[in-house]
Amino acid sequence: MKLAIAAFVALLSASAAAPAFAQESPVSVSIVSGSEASQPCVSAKTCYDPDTITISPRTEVFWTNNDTTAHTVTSGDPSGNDVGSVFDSGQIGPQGTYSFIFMSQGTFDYFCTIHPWMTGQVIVGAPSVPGSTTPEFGPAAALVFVASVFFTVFLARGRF
Ligand SMILES: [Cu+2]
Repeated sequence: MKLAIAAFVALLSASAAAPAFAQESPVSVSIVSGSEASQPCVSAKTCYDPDTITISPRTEVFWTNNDTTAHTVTSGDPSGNDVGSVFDSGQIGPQGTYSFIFMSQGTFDYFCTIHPWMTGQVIVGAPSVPGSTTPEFGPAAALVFVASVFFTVFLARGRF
């Protein structure tokens, strides 16, 4: 019984903390079929479609590989500046997906390390709700979390 209560309290604290991560609606980007060197998407710069997206902080972006070969979503640019320092999907196989939650404002260039002519850009603009850029939990959520851990430990030890 005490274990059940402890588990319930732990679940409660997890659900109180969870919404602080991705708060905006997710955005999808397609890695288009046949993103090879000779494909029209290279000259049109739409191998990642859309190749440029503008989002608010705390938005989760999903890339789906709709091609028949593996691709990557790697931050930086093909000339070698800061490659993978912000995010790096590694190889995404056909029909595979990769997601990243953008917390802070800024312009993030990315490309495919296998086919470096494939480039894209994520622009993280102003937050949709003023003051919501803080990436960590709010003070109330932190208090709830600490209290939950405290009670969970004591309940599990049978002190109450
Ligand atoms: Cu590729």
